[in-house]
Amino acid sequence: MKRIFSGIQPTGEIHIGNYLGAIQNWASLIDDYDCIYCIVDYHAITIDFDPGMMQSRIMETAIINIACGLDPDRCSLFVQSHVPEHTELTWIFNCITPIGELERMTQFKDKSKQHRHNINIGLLDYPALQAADILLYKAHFVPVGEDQFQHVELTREIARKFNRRFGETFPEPQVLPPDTPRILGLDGKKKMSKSMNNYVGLTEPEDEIWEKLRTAVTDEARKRRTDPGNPDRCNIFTIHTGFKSREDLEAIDRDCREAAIGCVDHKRILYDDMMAHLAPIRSRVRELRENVDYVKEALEKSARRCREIAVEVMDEVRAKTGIRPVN
Ligand code: AQP
Repeated sequence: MKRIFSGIQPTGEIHIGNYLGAIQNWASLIDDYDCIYCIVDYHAITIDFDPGMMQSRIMETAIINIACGLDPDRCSLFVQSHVPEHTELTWIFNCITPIGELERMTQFKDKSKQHRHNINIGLLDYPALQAADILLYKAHFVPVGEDQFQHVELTREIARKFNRRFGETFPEPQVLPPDTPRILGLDGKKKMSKSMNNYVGLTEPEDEIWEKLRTAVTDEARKRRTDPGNPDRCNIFTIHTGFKSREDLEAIDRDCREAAIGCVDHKRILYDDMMAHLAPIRSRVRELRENVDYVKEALEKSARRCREIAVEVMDEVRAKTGIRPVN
């Protein structure tokens, strides 16, 4: 079986952008690939964080991912820091990655603006750690949202550099893109993000979800209820495509363009479709929150399995780079 690797940061509430852009896709792959999914806590500390919240966020991230379909019996789901080889391989990659390559990453530029007071080396080095995450398992495919494509391209570049310098070791992993495009936040402008207050969380109370949707930005050119709308410019419509097929949305598309429905009418339909889709996930989350030992054991079991792979690959890397004598 070909291997897949992807990760998610325990930086806050998992939102519908994470779900539509990544987790839903991950769940659909678990029977066809050897899937390794990782809660990347070392990535999460590259921005401001509260140490007292870290463990509960890791646990909540695990619970939501399992509830979304990452069945621990059919895929690996573990915590990055439980396999120390991730940071060890990062150091080796640091020594073959030009600083300029990291400085031109869009995410680094965006996050540097967002966290002006804390532009640390880890934030710059984020893609090298991500490359180590993926290559430590010699993964063939990386299912990620569009915002991460540039980092996977850099991972391929790092793999090529390593292979050229030290001999063929790593495959060049390819992106497995999701069906849904990048989901914008409720402001309709920036990417929906955990660390910006512009998201709809998967497990938020129903009334709060409705309130967020009710006040979300739509097609800004549509000033009055009687103006025709343009779904191509409407973030609510894009989010809706994550929960219903384009064919099923044809009537809404037409009614919106003809001003037969208003934005709030459309938001109500989206709310109903979204809540129906999320209901089984939300119910499973409630069950898993009552069964934390099961989740912890699943994380530990996966970490043991992943560590076995990681130790072997690191051994090969140490030998090829001359860090340990070749047997
Ligand atoms: N808005 C989005 N639309 C589509 N996909 C998204 N992803 C994140 N936001 C969107 C995908 O979710 C996966 C996990 O993301 P992450 O937690 O590792 O980091 P991120 O991309 O930085 O997500 P956030 O929510 O924006 O977190 P913060 O605010 O902490 O930085 C990735 O595959 C990503 O593509």
